[in-house]
Amino acid sequence: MLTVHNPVHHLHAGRHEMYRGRLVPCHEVPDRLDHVLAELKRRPLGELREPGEVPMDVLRRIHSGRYLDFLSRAWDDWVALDPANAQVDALPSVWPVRGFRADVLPDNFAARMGLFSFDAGTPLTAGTWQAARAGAACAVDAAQAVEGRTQRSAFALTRPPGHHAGADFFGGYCFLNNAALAAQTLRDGGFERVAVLDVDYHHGNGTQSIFYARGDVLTVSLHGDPRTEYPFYLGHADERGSGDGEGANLNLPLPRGTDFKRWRAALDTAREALVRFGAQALVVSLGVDTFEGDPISSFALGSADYLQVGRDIAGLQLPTVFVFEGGYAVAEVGVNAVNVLEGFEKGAA
Ligand code: OKP
Ligand code: ZN
Repeated sequence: MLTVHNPVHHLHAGRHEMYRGRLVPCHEVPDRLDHVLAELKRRPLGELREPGEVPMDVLRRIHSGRYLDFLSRAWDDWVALDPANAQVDALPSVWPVRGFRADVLPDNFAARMGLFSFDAGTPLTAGTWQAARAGAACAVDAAQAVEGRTQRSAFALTRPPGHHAGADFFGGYCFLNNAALAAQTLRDGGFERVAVLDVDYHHGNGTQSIFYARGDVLTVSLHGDPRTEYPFYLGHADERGSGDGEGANLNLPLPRGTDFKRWRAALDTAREALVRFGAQALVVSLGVDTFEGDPISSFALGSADYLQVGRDIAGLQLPTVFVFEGGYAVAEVGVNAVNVLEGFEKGAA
């Protein structure tokens, strides 16, 4: 399996996220990716390379021009407010909820931050745009390798993650939706029906919303029940898609404490949906924050279970692009993620 890894991911290094009224150290740290890369070097699965540049036009297939303009200039705008801001992460603090207008772009920077985001846990830093753009390039390159049939499967190893980012908003540590960009690349390359399977602990609200009204991309997510788990306001079982996308979204919310037996039964349901949909290619949002030792999540998968997850996904026998998402037990994140990929390779052999 080809791995395309983000060589500038460390340029996005948030200091703090807002949690219970305090600024606490970020969980989404550069070390995470370094552990996965180190594990891939210990247990090589194939070629490792860096991405090329992703054209802005490709990003505009998924994200709005207005959002990309904001994101690409946000750090400079932040520092222009006050040179001292260069030492501080930018976090939003005001949002246009129901009844406010989102069509008028504010001049005020804080107001623009809020317009294009949904939480205060996602710091924007000096290198966020560069890191996120190179990450998107990883996803697009990985998808192109699979779409061009030079690879049966590929892994986009990048951070910040992507599945919470929508067409025009950041949040949940995510800025550009790497999985959505991979799925769109597979579509543009000629696969008529593409599926995104999101196995991260958290509901992939961004991916769901991007494809919600589309019938050509099936989105399926297994996740902690949003009644108690982040991102709270989306991810319920009754969200089935709209318009042309009616029936092309499936949410499988699971309670806190879910173990592998129960989780795997939900994965079976997800696999059946993919088969029924007639998916010709697959994108996996690969979060391993379902791990029993994850500091911000509450499922109970063990490291060895991830080998079986990979084998189960391989059973679909689809051209597959894995995109790295969450997983915050830093010491184990490499073993867990690579276990999925190794299980997939063995299952596909
Ligand atoms: C991103 B991904 C923890 C609060 C939760 C947001 C979690 C984003 C997870 N103190 N903050 O899906 O792994
Ligand atoms: Zn997650």
